[in-house]
Amino acid sequence: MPMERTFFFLKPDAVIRNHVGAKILDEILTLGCEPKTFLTLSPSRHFLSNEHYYMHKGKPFFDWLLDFVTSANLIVLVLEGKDIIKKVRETLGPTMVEKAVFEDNSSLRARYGLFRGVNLAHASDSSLSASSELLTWTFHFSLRDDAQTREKLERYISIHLDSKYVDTLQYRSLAEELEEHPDRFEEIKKDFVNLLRKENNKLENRKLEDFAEVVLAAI
Ligand code: 3AN
Repeated sequence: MPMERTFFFLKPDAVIRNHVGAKILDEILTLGCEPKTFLTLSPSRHFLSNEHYYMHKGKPFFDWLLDFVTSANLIVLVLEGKDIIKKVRETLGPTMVEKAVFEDNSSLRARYGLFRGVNLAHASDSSLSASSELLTWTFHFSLRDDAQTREKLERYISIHLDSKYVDTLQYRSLAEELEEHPDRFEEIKKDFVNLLRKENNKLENRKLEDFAEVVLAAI
């Protein structure tokens, strides 16, 4: 199996939930890959819509997906390793969180994904998509191999792994409550923000509220 590269990013849910993001990156590193690039980006809606997610245009979840992926920063990684595309996809588990819980309980999405498409991370799903994603993102954001990447990544992990963790089941039970009582949206959103606040004591309240509004709209 030759060396290959994959394109990966932590989505807003994993970036806001500090501990969760660090845990994911820590597990990804155990797959035996070399991180080549590590940086925080906030791509525009235009870029995501026309370049990264163009294949989902017209699908019912498209606008929501753009709202979600632009609701906070992304942490972008280029990873190199043997069979790394498949290994990362398998570690993440199925796209939809409920499916991940049902089919692969030990996957990251089953353990930490919130619900529906609020699923922690993106990873290229084939060598074809890896090449095309690496090309577009490299072009738009001038990505380049950085010899300090492993060090930066390990620093991020060690800082954020110490952050408080709120059991993912607590968020899921709020989602269930919302499913049963859509009229209680505002009250449930407040409880949701309170959970997020325990996991992230830096981000301004307005940002947490906007994020909660977007992810709860998936219910
Ligand atoms: P993956 O991220 O596993 O490669 P894609 O590329 O099919 O999945 O979908 C891109 C993103 O769109 C997913 N990560 C997820 O956040 C969202 N998504 C996909 N399918 C749905 C759906 N049926 N309903 C809501 N969101 C979805």
